[in-house]
Amino acid sequence: MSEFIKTNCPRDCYDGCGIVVEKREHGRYRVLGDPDHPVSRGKLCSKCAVAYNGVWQDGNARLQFPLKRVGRKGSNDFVRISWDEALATVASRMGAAITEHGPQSILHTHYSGTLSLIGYLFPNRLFNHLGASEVDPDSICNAAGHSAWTLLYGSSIQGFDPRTARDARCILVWGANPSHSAPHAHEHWLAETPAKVVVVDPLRTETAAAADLHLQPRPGTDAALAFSLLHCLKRNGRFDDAFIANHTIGIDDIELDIECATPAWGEAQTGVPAADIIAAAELYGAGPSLLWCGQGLQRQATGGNIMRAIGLLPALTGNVGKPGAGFYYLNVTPLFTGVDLGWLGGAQLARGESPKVSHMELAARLEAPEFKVFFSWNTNPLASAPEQTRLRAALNRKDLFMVVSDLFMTDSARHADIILPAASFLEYDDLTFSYFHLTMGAQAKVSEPLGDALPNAEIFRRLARALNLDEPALFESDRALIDTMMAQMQLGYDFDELKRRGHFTVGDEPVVWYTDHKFDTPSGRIEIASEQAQAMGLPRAPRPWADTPPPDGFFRLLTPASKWLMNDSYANDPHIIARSGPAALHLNPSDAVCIGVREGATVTVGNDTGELRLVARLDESVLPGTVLSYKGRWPSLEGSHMNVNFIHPARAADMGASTSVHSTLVRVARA
Ligand SMILES: Nc1nc2c(c(=O)[nH]1)N[C@H]1C(S)=C(S)[C@@H](COP(=O)(O)OP(=O)(O)OC[C@H]3O[C@@H](n4cnc5c(=O)[nH]c(N)nc54)[C@H](O)[C@@H]3O)O[C@H]1N2
Ligand SMILES: Nc1nc2c(c(=O)[nH]1)N[C@H]1C(S)=C(S)[C@@H](COP(=O)(O)OP(=O)(O)OC[C@H]3O[C@@H](n4cnc5c(=O)[nH]c(N)nc54)[C@H](O)[C@@H]3O)O[C@H]1N2
Ligand SMILES: [Mo]
Repeated sequence: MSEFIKTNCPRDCYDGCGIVVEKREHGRYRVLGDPDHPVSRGKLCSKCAVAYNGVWQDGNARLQFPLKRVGRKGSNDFVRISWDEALATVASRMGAAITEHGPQSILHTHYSGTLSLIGYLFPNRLFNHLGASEVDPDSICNAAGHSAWTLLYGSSIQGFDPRTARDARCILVWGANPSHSAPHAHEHWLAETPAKVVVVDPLRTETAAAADLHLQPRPGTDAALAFSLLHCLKRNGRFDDAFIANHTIGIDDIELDIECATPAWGEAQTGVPAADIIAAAELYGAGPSLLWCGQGLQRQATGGNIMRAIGLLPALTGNVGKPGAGFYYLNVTPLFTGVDLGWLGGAQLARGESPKVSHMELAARLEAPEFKVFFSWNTNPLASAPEQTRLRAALNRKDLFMVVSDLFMTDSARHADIILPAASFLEYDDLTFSYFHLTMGAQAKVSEPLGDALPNAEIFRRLARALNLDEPALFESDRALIDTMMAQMQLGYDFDELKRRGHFTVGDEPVVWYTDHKFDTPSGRIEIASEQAQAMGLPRAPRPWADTPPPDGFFRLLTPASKWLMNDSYANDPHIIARSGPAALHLNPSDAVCIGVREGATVTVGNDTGELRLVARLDESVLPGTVLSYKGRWPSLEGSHMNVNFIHPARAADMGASTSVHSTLVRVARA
């Protein structure tokens, strides 16, 4: 007899799917989509369906026991040890670092391996309490966009509610690729909307191909495109002058730029035909309109300026504070329900400002003797971070003690001195959320952890004990944390009931923000011109900038989300390896002819940071002058022991010390 248990997916993904697990005999189980969940509607995406029923349940692939390195760093030469020995070793090295060099000599890096709230946030309590240094997680993903929209709107995490699409006449998807990164939003939300869909992406993604209109700018030219759209919107009488006068400041700073940004100018700057710019402005201007700015969009050298410029569209057309209108970058849904994320992550325990290190300077900072302990949990920097050759060398430093907590023997884990095996989301209770749809869910324990693996929170409670700490917040049980969050959310029922229901959506009706037209900026208005920006050394107002095309002999490399991989997760699943094929470089057939490359040929792709061999794929969806290779492969599983981040120079964007990975220039040649 099978038993069915509802749970929810905690991956770093827009969708936040509902799951049903069928428990079968002999401890086996099958992970399926929850038919009662509004997003997944009974079906998981192809990658999770494979990996959750594959490598995530595979005892040979999963880390089951704490391990101690006995060979050289990176060699995968480890022996099994007990939790007591592992944690005593880690505690003694951390303790020594604190005594000799201060707590700031401990650097921890973490991100979104799991986004379930306790697993994602609770471990921060320990590092905050110690006063350790932290790698700014968002600097590898979306920090420029957050900084930009915080200046403009006062918040980047209060986006439109997708349900309000029923009231929209146009949905503008700018630099996001839901067909890969939000497959259910692509398949249902966008496919079913009566609104006109406009996509802006240098790639002809599946989402772009299905849209009413696809603008294909050269990468990094989006701010110019935004100004050109504003020019057309103004000319069409689509500016909301009353809204601008009452709820924004600084329009004077950009009026001349808008005046000059004719469609012909826009075409010259971006490569988008003037007629398409005019058509897009007509669709958006017909409103109410929704604007979705993707995270891929702002991984550009001027990503902050780009986000500020595009963010002007809703502000100047009054597409704010009413049904069917709004802007979206991320929704931190738990905050909308009353969950205190600061408390959960132990912000109150922090001793002053703990130093932050950007991912863009990580390799350089780790080369120096400043940090003595490097603790990586919930992330795999030796796959995801830039300057991999340099980072690898830095992690081989003899005087650096490295701890990794993960589910799998990743490249980062291979460099660890001690590995702490983490339990998967199927092995402990927690709360999950979507950062697009306003849904939250129960993560229900379906089985015991494999081997001796432990949930993130339990690992850190035990480590706090090994460190002889006595701060009570470091020892709160999962159940107590969950009960507190359930009380904060005031749902009127407890966690067991939430588990039975599976999930809930915030409010019965679409949430509409900013109906009061109050913005959390210094002026309380949308700040087109910002003194804060000026104080940060940035232009007061967004500029109509466009990157110039790559110099002769170079291509612009884009490395966005793959359909088959979830960041650096799943790359070790045998079925996914088979489905995704060898590491490839997609290039436009016209470019392939110019450099004399045929389909399937091996090409070298490189720059001053490194060189890589990839299999050429001739692909009409890639804009000439641009090449594409998907992120998320494990170096250790490639013949070359490299992935695309070996050619990613760590250049920080204009804001947030954030990644500019899509600004990478490469030479491509036949191998
Ligand atoms: N070239 C290029 N590089 C990129 C990007 C790009 O666009 N191009 N995108 C960047 C972006 S957006 C991001 S967010 C980063 C993500 O990069 P990473 O953070 O490195 O990737 P993830 O796959 O999210 O996760 C990390 C690890 O967490 C582990 N994990 C999963 N669940 C748990 C758990 O419960 N406990 C513990 N301890 N570990 C767990 C997984 O097994 C996985 O190894 O990559 C960035 N790197
Ligand atoms: N399947 C899958 N889903 C994922 C992930 C994954 O790795 N795999 N990662 C998750 C994470 S951590 C994140 S942050 C999100 C990211 O998901 P998205 O927000 O969709 O971002 P990306 O996939 O990085 O890039 C989206 C698009 O931006 C385009 N782009 C690049 N440069 C430019 C530019 O200059 N201008 C414009 N207009 N577009 C540009 C790329 O061509 C790409 O199609 O996805 C999440 N979901
Ligand atoms: Mo991300």
